[in-house]
Amino acid sequence: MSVVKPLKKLVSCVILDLDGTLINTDGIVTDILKVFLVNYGKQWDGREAHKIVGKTPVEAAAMVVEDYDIPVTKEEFLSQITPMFSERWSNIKALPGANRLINHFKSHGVLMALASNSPKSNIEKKISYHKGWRDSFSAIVGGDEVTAGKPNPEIFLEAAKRLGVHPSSCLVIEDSLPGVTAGKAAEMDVVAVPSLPKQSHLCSSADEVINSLLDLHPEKWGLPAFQDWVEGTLPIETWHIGGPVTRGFGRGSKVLGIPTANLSTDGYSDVLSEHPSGVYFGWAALSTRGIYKMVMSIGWNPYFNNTEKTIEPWLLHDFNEDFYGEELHLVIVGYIRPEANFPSLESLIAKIHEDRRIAEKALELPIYSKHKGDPYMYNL
Ligand code: ADP
Ligand code: RBF
Ligand code: MG
Repeated sequence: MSVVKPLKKLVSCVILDLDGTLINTDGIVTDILKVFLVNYGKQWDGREAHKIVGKTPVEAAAMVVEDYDIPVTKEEFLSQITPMFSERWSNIKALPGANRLINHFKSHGVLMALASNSPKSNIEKKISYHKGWRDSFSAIVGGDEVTAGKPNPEIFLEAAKRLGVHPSSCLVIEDSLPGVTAGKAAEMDVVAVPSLPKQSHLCSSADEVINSLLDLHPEKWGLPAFQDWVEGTLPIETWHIGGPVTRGFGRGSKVLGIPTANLSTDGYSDVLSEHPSGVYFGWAALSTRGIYKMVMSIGWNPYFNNTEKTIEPWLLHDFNEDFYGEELHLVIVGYIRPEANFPSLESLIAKIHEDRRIAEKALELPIYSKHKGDPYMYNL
């Protein structure tokens, strides 16, 4: 996924989109529309999400009213759902890597602006719940401050103007097609971080498409590199997942020679959607056996083009039997790389073995080995 076109310009400033890029608003949009449409006897169809991502509120409203044939005007619709959104703002989570990115650029004196299609007052309200964000942005441009929202370039050109720089000095980071289009129309370099899965069309317009903010490499754009990668791994805030080992796709051992102890994803849909797909590692505890090093993928396994997001943990130990039904607890401590597709099964297998070596070595480092003692490892 991470392909950079040649002949990049070097930039000095960063312009960020907010919804779906820095904060996780997509889940909220889905939740609210689901509830709202029921009032009109309609059922939310997940595919709509692709149509409204990155649109201005009025455009998104118009689209829903028309597609679902709701007997209200787009303005009425908007005034009915706006309070439902405002109620949720205090609770919108920062996307993985958002705080890290903001702190990094701020501490290196890289100017940042926010440029969003939502009204300025809504942007201010939403970011007020995230510590240190307001002061990190030298400019904030809302959709109500320009004559046309994204995909028109005006928002980005205005942001550059307020930063006091030429548009060509700006790197835009965006999750949606209207935003990417606007950034390119402003003649800026654009990194796309799609907030919805399988958005390959973004690839053709953006200068680079990355899977999550964890995969941004600012040095590719002439900006200061992150300093927190250690031996090919990125420490993350630890998180847990566990349950009885279930049957998976039945191909780990057979097709790859790499068994993965699958967990049921029921009850974990929030946890799963919160974490970007990719290859992670950490510690695994099995109720009757002990604690082991573990490397895993989360996602759709592009090589097999799965339709479901799953967790595939490979315990780095030779067992001489299966352990279906046993209780497995995982503590995830670090990130290695995004999921990828491969030209052959052999190259996928080789890459997973490389992941294994990276994880095995990294888990000896104190920053990772200390989590072997996490209470969650002993609580099963
Ligand atoms: P499935 O499709 O059911 O997940 P796999 O071929 O991936 O089948 O094999 C996974 C199963 O193999 C696990 O559920 C577990 O019972 C067993 N197993 C044996 N060794 C390991 C290991 N080192 N890591 C993970 N699972 C293992
Ligand atoms: N599948 C992919 O399609 N792409 C990957 O990049 C990928 N990386 C993996 C990394 C690790 C450490 C593990 C354990 C699995 C990975 N897989 C990947 C998933 C593999 O395809 C999966 O285990 C099988 O599909 C099992 O059903
Ligand atoms: Mg498996």
